[in-house]
Amino acid sequence: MSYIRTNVANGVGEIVLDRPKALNALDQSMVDDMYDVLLRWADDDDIETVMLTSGTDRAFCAGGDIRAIRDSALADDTESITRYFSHEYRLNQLIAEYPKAHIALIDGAAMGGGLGISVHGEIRVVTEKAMIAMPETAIGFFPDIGSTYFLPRLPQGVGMWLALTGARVRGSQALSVGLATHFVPSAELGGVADRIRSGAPLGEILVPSPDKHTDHPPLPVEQIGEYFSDTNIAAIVGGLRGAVGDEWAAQMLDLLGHASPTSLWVTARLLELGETAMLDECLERELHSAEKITATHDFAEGVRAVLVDKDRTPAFVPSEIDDVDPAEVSRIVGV
Ligand code: QUE
Repeated sequence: MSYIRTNVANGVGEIVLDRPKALNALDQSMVDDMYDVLLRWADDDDIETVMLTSGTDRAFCAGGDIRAIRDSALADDTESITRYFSHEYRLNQLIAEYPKAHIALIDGAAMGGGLGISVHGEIRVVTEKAMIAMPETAIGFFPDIGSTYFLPRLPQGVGMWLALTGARVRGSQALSVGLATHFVPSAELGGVADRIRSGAPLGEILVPSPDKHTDHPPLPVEQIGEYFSDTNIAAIVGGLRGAVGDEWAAQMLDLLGHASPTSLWVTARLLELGETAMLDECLERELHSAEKITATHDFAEGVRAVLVDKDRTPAFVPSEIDDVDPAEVSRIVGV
């Protein structure tokens, strides 16, 4: 029993994510199977293009198998945790360096690990049903999968905003900031996938269509830039708190109030460091941070509250942004 399916025809290798009950959350076997297939296809002269799709219309990929990681952490099974993250990040790096066209078709939720197997690739097609987010601060983790490399490279403040608040962006919004490269209406995506499978030239299938992607309002880039162009959490929160009467700022404070305060500090520091680092350095630092943070109270508690018991009331320690110990942040980040 495998959670990915593959097809090869007309020079196109397709990987179908097929774990619908977990919204295609990536477990160890999926990470390893995808890595093996992609490595094999990289040297296969019969394959010119790799296409990544979902076998369910419920989601593209909800993230990593974070419940299993929590179980390993509670059992002190650090080996399994290191194996999972090191193999996942190795897959992200392979996709970033892939010698052939790599196309992800995103027609539903893509969070965390789901972005790691798409955003590093050359082409990311989204629809109005795409829902993109990095929600890890809510579970006492941090945005990983090489996002500490690509988030700081998004327009002014957008990466920090996504990383800290876990805000969800839709297809056209993802396109506008560069997370996606193409927009196709959901109703037309099946036809586009079939044309890619037929081996037709990508340039003829994926043509920019600036007027088609007006499905959702533009992102409030001005406010994002105003409040999130900083790497210091205290400064960002101070700015939002000082914005009396700004409804958007109040909403952002509410989102930040659901996050682990320690995760917020760790996230801001990792994005700051990622700004001037290469992808491989970012992934290495993320691996260190993942090993450390999964052993903390906030991770076990955050996953419990959001994914296990689903009461959505995690008891994070400390509970206040101002009470996070900088030494603890340094210990997790490793710098
Ligand atoms: C943060 C996360 C994840 C998340 C929610 C967060 C994550 C993840 C899932 C998820 C959701 C539904 C499923 C599932 C997993 O949710 O990584 O198996 O059915 O995988 O706030 O990082």
